[in-house]
Amino acid sequence: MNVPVWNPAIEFMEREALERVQLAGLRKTVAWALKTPFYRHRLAGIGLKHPEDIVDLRDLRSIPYTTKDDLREAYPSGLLAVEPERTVRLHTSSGTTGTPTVIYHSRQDLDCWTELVARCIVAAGATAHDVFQNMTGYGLFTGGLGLHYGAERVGMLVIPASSGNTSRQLQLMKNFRTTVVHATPSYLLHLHASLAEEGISLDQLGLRKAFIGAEPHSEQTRRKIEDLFRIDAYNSYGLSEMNGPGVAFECVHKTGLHLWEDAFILEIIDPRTLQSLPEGETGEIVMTTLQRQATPLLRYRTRDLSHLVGGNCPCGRTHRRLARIKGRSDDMLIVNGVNVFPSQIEDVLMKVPEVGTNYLIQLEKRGSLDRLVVKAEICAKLFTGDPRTLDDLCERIGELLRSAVLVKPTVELHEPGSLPVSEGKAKRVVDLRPAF
Ligand code: DLL
Repeated sequence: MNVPVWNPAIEFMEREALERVQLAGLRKTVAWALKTPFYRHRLAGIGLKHPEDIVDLRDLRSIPYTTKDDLREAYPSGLLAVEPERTVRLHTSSGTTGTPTVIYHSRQDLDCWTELVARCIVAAGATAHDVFQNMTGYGLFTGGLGLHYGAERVGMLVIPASSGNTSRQLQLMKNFRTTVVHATPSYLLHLHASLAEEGISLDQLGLRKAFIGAEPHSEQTRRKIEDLFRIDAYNSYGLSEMNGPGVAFECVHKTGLHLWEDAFILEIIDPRTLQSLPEGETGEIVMTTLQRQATPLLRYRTRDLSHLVGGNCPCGRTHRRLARIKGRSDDMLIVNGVNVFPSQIEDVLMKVPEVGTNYLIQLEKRGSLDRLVVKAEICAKLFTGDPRTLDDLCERIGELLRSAVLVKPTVELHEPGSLPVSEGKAKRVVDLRPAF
């Protein structure tokens, strides 16, 4: 079978050669890491002072894990490994509370990222003949710019539509005969539901493929998207800490997500014992960057849960495959593709003087989109006064939350003592979205 491929020399590389590439990349990464205040200190703790101390890939195991909290502590420049003038872009985490994380990129880093995304796009069967509409946010979120540069490199005609404005998205798709889209799965389902409203039929569109990612979704959701649009949909996994999209992607065979092992060392660990797990066992994905100069990361704990798929993919690529992401081992919520920590919501609520101590975060599905409902208890006397005061307060809290977590919530105000109080550890989050 004729397999579409961007970089055959790397994508079909024999395991042994790939491991040599990884070892060289790991040494470089340690050299870059040693230039950062954060890792100089961290690696001194295990006596690692020179990149040559790494003689074998197994030496990675002696390096401590890096966590999101480490990234927060190192903010804004404790993990910067190059001179500031060599950086050309940064992306920060979507949360805009007091504790963001930042990843810097040098020109070479952007080039490597673009190459990885180009590989993904081609592996999923898209070509320079395609018209590509990118429906994910451009900005600090990595989905927009990440896919954009990769698609341009492949030579596609790129429509940088960014997220939202469904009516315009459909008009663009119709007028320019878009053949490939990139979106969160929930947004694509929403887009389909809006077709009739806009008076557009599938036959007026030329869509043939979708790249879907940035949020957990089931095989059923993928099939639904495929059936509704009569297209092929490919799962795309990535995270800002590892550039963004372009980490792992399904090829045309859809047998799991090929993770580019010349760019990342992949480990799956038990999140409780922190021990490495064998193929097939579900655990937390841990990754080490091998190409990134400006912000090298060693053994980064992603908190995402998955397992390694055994056997070979019919496409012949040698890079191992991850199974669909099953969930997360921490409390991060993903609402329509946006990462939200419950603590961000609590921070906002607790700064509003009218709000009492009890609150509840509820996640629901409305149609295909997630809905974030924030219920807060407020002072009793506010319920006896002018009802407009309540409306104003609702509006104000909604606006504060929106600017903090980048998702517009529905705010409900409740009388003191009316929300459930749990014994022991408070249960602040109720997720009513259907499980996979
Ligand atoms: O979501 C990068 C991305 C953009 C990936 C576009 C794919 C497409 P962050 O905002 O840092 O980056 O969020 C990363 O989203 O740790 C996972 O929990 C979740 N996630 C990303 N892709 C998938 C996926 C981007 N395909 C966090 N399936 C990750 C399930 C996903 N979860």
